[in-house]
Amino acid sequence: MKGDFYVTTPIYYVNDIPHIGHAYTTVAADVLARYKRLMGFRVLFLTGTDEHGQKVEKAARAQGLTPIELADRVVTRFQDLWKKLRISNDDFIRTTQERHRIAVERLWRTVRDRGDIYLGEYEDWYCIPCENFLTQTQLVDGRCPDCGREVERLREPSYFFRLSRYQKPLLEYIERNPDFIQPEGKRREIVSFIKEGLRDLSISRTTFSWGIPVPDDPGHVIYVWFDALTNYLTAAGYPHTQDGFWPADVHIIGKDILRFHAIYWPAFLLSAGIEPPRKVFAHGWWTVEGKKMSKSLGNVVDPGSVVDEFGVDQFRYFLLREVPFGLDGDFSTSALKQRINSELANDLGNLLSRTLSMIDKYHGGTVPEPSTLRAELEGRIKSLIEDLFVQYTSAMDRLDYYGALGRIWTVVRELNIYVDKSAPWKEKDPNTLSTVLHTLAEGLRIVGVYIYPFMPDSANRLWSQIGMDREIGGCSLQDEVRWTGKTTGRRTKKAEPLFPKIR
Ligand code: ME8
Repeated sequence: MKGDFYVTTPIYYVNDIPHIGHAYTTVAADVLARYKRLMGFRVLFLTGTDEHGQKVEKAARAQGLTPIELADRVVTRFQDLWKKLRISNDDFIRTTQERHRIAVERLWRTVRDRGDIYLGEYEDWYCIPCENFLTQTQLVDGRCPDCGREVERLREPSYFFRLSRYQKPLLEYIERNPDFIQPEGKRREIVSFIKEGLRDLSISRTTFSWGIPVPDDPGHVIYVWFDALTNYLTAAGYPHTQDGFWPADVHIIGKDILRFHAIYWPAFLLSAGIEPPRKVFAHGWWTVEGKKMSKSLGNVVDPGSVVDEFGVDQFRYFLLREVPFGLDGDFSTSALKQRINSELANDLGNLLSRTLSMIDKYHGGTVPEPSTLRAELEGRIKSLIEDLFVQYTSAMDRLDYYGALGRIWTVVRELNIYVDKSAPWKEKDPNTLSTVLHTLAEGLRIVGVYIYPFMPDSANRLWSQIGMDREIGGCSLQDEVRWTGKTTGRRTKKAEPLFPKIR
């Protein structure tokens, strides 16, 4: 074991069913979790649902349900989708669970005992869709600056967290941990936001009741973001044990909720004397066919139907290959088809089927043993593949999925060029022919390991077709990506298209 690795997604609100944005964050976290397991880490991969707060209460009322009834219904939609998307989470947290209430109460009491919570009165604006407190000057044309929707005026007694005390400690923390907020541009935004000054934060409400009551003052419910952020600690065992998983290695989130994660969350933790997470990575935002996704436009993408139509691995691949992680992207059916047909079906799928049919035709369906490698041909492929290890792992460790896939595909294209150059169908020398067939099988075996975190089912199918009898998930990446000739003597299977062409 290399150590522990703890990765999280946001916990999603249950006021609405999952869409492509939720799928994106969760697939990205899944790829990282699978990669880290292959690298020998003990991984805790957490996702879940955010079930309290005014927004969920309001949505439930509109549907004639109690909030917990709504949560119970919607949570299965998330869980079913995660199964369908091959999400390998180790835990699923719901903020209505008992273990979570205990953790939130403990964190509240700890922060309170530090002298960082006081009773006052909140009088200002509130955006229910964002569950966010806003000042008059933050509003844009009287609306929420983040989601553009109407805000409401609040005036009620409230507990406040002394966020103003943490301006300096936060800046120092960010300074000392330059990788804490990623990507870099987001770090700068947060730093300048903090430098403008932090006001104390309202952390309780009295005008609705769907939440965790404030300890020793049950007339208040705890602010949903104080409640929600604590989920990351709950799942690590807080307050009982932290079992080696805290601090979290990375919270993967969308850029919409960066302030909550990069300012409030570390401030609560610093107050409680708990180490903040090592990294918060804010990814970009998806539009759909060039437009903002919204219910009123009716263009919300249902990830389940995309999977049914195009395939699970095709969808996972597209999400992480279409845009560099951290930037905004646009989802369109034509772009998805284009990637599937050119990169998956043509580049990789065809390489596999050509290789299998040549092994079948020229060597009776058994991967031959190689003889001497020719420097310009097999030697070149072997060294490209050997160089991939450092390129791939350094990209993956930076959550540069786009870069990692780009590197793999460079090798895939080189393998295709190699097939054409070495032209096995013309080769007269049986030793050379064996060397070529072996090189292709060995190259594909190793490519299979690298693509596994992104496309686990297809990678396993690739392995099985070239005669490997293990599941990649149980292997060690470092062992399996070495050019060891493990494919020699394997019985290949009949070529079945890994990625059918889409018309
Ligand atoms: O904010 N593009 O939950 P939420 C990319 N409960 N990602 C998107 C997206 C889009 N168009 N739309 C949503 C909450 N997302 C809180 C979180 S965490 C302690 C509490 C993704 O259901 C993205 O990850 O509104 C974003 O951060 C998340 O969904 C918001 O999900």
